[in-house]
Amino acid sequence: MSFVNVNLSENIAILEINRPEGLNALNTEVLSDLLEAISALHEEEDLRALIVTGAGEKSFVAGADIGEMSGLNSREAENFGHFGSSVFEALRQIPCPVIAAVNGYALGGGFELALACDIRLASTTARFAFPETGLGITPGFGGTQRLAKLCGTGVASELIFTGRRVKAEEALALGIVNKVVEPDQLIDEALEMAKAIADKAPIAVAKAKQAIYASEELSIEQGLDLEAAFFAHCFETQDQKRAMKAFLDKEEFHDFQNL
Ligand code: DAK
Repeated sequence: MSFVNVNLSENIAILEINRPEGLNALNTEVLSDLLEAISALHEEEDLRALIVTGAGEKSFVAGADIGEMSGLNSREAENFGHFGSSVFEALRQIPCPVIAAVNGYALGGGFELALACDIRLASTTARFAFPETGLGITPGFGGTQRLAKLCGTGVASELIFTGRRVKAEEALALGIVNKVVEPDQLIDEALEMAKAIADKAPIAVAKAKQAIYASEELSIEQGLDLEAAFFAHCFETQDQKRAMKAFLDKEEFHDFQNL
């Protein structure tokens, strides 16, 4: 039995962390299954959107597994950390947009998993927090970096130093999530967004994603050069030619081929 379910249909995949009895906490087995699932998704040539969620009604992911972490010595902790980081990095490298559908607790490593996605939708039951400092550790799967980039150092500092739990509506106000919906609407909303993305030119979407993240590292001049190069690249694609021709012919166009 795998701790990760993947359902792929019409270029959209739903990846579900499936350990509900432990509130989907990330132990080595869950992380291994997650890496295997993400590696398989990397091989899907025409994957256009990925939704990440947690099994059960209570929790997205309640963090790294405290039971497993508690017995580690410092060398084992380093290995666990490197392994977990490689899994999150593999997710970050997925070329298509990744949507987190946060269906309950997103704590510690679970909050970081949501932050490693491009877009976050939350159910009204979502709760975000970094309990790490209360456990004598720092966030280790990118939380200090990604929350500070997303919301600024003031918000990141408060939430990481205090471990305060944030409800979905506050997460929306802070810019942590894009939208809050009722729990029974969460997957439908995520699918609707995924379908809207999948309906666009995949090469253009993937290049736009790459350019958006490059903005975190490049000067504005370098970023504009990169954007111009990606823009030029689109003019080598069949999708650009066919979509613009359809516009000029006054035809609806939804037939992007990823070519
Ligand atoms: N680890 C292990 N088990 C967990 C867990 C977790 N994080 N969260 C929940 N569970 C388990 C509970 O132990 C319980 O198991 P049983 O007792 O039934 O066997 C089951 O899930 C149900 O949980 P509760 O009975 O506690 O349910 P409640 O509704 O009463 O409470 C709760 C729900 C989410 C408020 C509570 O379970 C809770 O506070 N959980 C711990 C949340 C937490 O502190 N998470 C952050 C972990 S620290 C690093 C990389 C990553 C990290 C650090 C470093 N490096 C690269 C260096 C990440 C660290 C973390 O995520």
